[in-house]
Amino acid sequence: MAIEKTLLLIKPDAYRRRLTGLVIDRLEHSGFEMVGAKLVCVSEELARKHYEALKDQPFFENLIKYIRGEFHNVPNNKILALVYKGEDAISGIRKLVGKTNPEEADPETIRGSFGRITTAGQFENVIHASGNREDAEREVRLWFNDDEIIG
Ligand code: IDP
Ligand code: MG
Repeated sequence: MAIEKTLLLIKPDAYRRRLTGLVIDRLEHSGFEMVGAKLVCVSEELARKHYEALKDQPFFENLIKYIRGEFHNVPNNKILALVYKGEDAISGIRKLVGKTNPEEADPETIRGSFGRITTAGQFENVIHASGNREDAEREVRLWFNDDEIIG
């Protein structure tokens, strides 16, 4: 057991479909505490850094377009970035978020409730959540300055 911080991004499909409130409602009911929240203009550079571990995947270039809102006409590539904190927050939030593939995600989870796969094969899975402690530390640092975390 440890107090952890984890990064969440409300992805552009959720923004476009006006699911932000529903997703935050689920997060709030998890019992974890919101300690960071801001709209970020996702530059090409930030997107590539965030997903650098996936750069050799066949879906990588579309993933960069997706997270920058290019498939969903999001103005200025904006995204809502959040940090939640609490005991075992990384795995706890991932459980709530569900599996990467929205068709495999438990229907009780955020991705299972709201995610879909487009006919072009793009996963639209609503939300990003850090996968493990190493990713969480790196991602919180990448998206937030220390003074933007209010714990
Ligand atoms: P995660 O978001 O559940 O941690 P990762 O494997 O880290 O999953 O992949 C990051 C993101 O890349 C996923 O959330 C999804 O948007 C996209 N992605 C992962 N695997 C696929 C795939 O097989 N096809 C299309 N998109 C994928
Ligand atoms: Mg991941």
